[in-house]
Amino acid sequence: MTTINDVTKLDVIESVGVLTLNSPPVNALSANVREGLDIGIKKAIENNDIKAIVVICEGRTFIAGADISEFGQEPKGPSLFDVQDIMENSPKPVIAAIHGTALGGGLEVALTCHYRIAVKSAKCGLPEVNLGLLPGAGGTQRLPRLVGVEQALKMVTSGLHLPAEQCLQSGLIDKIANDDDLLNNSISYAKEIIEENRPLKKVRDIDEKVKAAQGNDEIFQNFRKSIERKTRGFLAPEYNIQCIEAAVNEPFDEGIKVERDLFIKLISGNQSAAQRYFFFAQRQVAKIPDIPKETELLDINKVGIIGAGTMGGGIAMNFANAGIPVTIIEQSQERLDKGIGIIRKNYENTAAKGRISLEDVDKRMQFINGNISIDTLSDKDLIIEAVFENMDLKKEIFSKLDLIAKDSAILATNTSALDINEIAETTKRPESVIGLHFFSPANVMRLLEIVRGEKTSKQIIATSMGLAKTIGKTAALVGVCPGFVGNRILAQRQREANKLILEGALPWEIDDALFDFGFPMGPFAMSDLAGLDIGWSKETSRSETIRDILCENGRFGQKSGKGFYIYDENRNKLPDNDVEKIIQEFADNKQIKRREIEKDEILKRCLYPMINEGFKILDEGMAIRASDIDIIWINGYGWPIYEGGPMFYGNLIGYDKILSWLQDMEKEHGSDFSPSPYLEKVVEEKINIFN
Ligand code: 3H9
Repeated sequence: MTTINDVTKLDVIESVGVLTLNSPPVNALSANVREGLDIGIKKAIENNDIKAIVVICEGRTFIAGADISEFGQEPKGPSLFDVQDIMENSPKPVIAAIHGTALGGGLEVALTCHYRIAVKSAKCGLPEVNLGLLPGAGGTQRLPRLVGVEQALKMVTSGLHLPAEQCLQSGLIDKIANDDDLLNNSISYAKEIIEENRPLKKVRDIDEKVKAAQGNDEIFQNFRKSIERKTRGFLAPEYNIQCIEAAVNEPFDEGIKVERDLFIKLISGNQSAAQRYFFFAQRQVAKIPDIPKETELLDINKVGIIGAGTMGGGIAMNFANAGIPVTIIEQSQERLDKGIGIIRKNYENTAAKGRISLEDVDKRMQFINGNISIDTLSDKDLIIEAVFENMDLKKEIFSKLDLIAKDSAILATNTSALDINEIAETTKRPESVIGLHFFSPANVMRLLEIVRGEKTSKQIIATSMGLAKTIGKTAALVGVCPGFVGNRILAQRQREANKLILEGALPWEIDDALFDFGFPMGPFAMSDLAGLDIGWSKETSRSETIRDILCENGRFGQKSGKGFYIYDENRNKLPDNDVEKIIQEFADNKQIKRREIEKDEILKRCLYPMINEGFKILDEGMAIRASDIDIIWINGYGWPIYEGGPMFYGNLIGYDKILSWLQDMEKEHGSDFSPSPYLEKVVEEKINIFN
C-alpha cells in the first residue's frame, strides 16, 4: 500500500491499482482530493505492476461533487480539469467504482474514466442546477453522449439522482456490482477488461446519440416549454439547456468552451450565491447549539391528533405517509367521519394524478384511525392539538391531556400564534409541551416551525427535530412570540400591502410586483385563495377595512368567484373595476390622497419592513440564526430560493441602505418603520450576521 496523501492511498491487488479516496463526509473534490487523484493516477500509470486502475471511495458515498465551500476562494492544488485529463488520457483503463451517490463533479470524474461500475443502491446525477449552476467539468458535454439528449436535459435541469439500474439501461454505467462487494467486483471487472483487451473508451469521442439530435431544434423548444412554469425566474436551467444544445451542435472542445463560459457567468452571479447559501442553511437549521448531538431521542411509534379539520387531517397524513399509526380525535362521530373522509379523498386525488397507487391509498389509510374519546390517547408517544385558535379551548384540552397522557408523551400544539408558555402552564409538565406549527396544506408544505417554550426540555426538542426529518419536513426552532417567526414577518408585508392599496397601488399591481420578484403569488391573490371571510363575521363587520367591505358585498375570494379579483370559470383572476371603486371610495372617506406608486417602491415597502422585523427577531433570540429565518421564508412562504430569503436579500441590497430607508420612512410615516436597534448596531459595527 502506498499513501498518496491524507485522503488517498494506492494498493496493488492482482495487477489492479486500487486508488481509494477517504475524505468524509462525502468525498467532495477538495484540493486534497484532487491532489490525491492527480498524484495517485500518475503513480499508478508509472507502476509496471498495474495494468488497470480502479477509483473507489470509502465512507458513505463516491465523490458527491465539487467542494461547495471552496467556491469563491483562491484556487489551490491541481485543477479538476487537469485531473480529468490525466484520467481520460491514461494508457491504462481507469474504472470508477461507485457507491452512494456520484454527483456533480463526482459524476464528471467518473465520466472521464473509461468504464463505470456501480452497486445497485447507487445513484448518479448532475444536481448543480440546484446550486444555481451547471456541471462545469465537462458533464454537460459527456452526459448526453452516453444517455442521449432528452435524458440529459431532464437530468441537468432537475438534478435528478438516477438509480443504478436506470443508469445501466441508459448507458451511463457499464455494470452493476453487488452492494456488499464493490471492491472485489470492481477488481474482477478490471481484470476482465485487461484480459479482453477492451478499448480505452473515452466518452468525449462517442457521439452517436448527440448526432441523432442534430437539426432537431424541437427537442429543445418542447423541453423548454415543459419546464417553463417550474423554473420561472431561475437562470441555471436555461443555461444548462444551452450547454446540451452545444453538445449537440458543436465539436466536443467547442462545447466545453460554451460550458465554461456559462458556468463562470452563473458562479459569479447572485442567484448561485443565494442557492449555495440555501444549501448550507438547509443543513445548518437542524443544528441546535445548546442541545448536544448525542441527546437521547424518545421513540415515537404512536401519534394522537386532536381535531379532524383541515390542519388535523393534513398533519395526520404526514405520519401515515411515514408508516406511523395515528389516531384522530373529534367531538362527534359525524365530524370524525367527515375529516377522515377528506383525508381519503386527498389520497385518492394524489393517486388520480399518478403520484401514488390505489394500493398506497389503502395502505396509508390503514395507519389512520379515529375516536371520539380523548381518553384513547393515553398510550400515545406524541399528541398534537390542532383545534381552532382559541386560548380557553386549548387550555382545557391541555389540562385534560395532562391527566391522561403517559409521562413520557410529547404534548404539542399546532397554534400559529398563541402563547405556548401560557398553554404549558395549564399542565404539571410544561417541559413536555412544545409547539409544532405546521403550514397549510400540512401534508404538502415542507416547513415546520418547532416552537420552544420557556420550559420545554431539550429531549423533547431534539425528538421533535428528529421526527420532523422522519416525516420529511424542514424544521426550524423558534421562540414564543406573536406569530412566531414566519407569520410575524408576514404581518409586516400584509400591513404595508394593505396601506399601499389605500395610497394608490392596486391589489394586482402589488401582486404582480411580488410575483415578478419570484413569489408564487402576491398577498391579495393569496387572501382570495384562503378566503376573505376567515375570521370575519357579518354581525360584527363595520366596513372598517377593505376586506370588511368586500365580504359585506359577498366577495369572499375564489370560492365565491369574487374577492380582490374577479374569477372566470377556470379560476383565472382578473382585475375588477368595482374593487378599484371600493378602494377609491374608502380612501376618499379617510382623506387619503391616492397617487401612482412605482413597482420599485411597492417592493421596498413590502420587503424592507420584513427584513427589519427579522433583525428584531434575531435581537430577541426568537430565531437561532439569520439563515433560519431565510429557511422559514423559502420553505413556508415561497420566497424565491434564488433571492436567498429576506435576510440574505437584505444583505445583497446593503443593510445600510435599508436602515437609511427605514429612518426616512419613520420620519415621514411613523413607528411602523422604526429600525431595529440590532440593525442599527449591525450597520454601525459592520457585523456579519451570517457568521
Ligand atoms: C459541482 O460539483 C460543480 C462541478 O460541476 C464542478 C465544477 C468545476 N461540498 O447532505 P448531508 C456536506 S457542485 C461541501 O447532510 P446526506 C454537508 O454540508 C456540487 N460539503 O448528507 C454536510 O455537512 P455538515 C454538486 C458538502 O447523507 C455533510 O456534507 N454536488 C457537499 O443527507 C453531509 O451532507 C451536489 O450538489 C459538497 N459538495 O446527503 C451534491 N455535499 O455535516 C450535494 C455535502 O457539516 N450534496 N456536503 O452539515 C448532497 O446532495 C448530499 O450532501 C448527499 C448526502 C446526497 C451527497
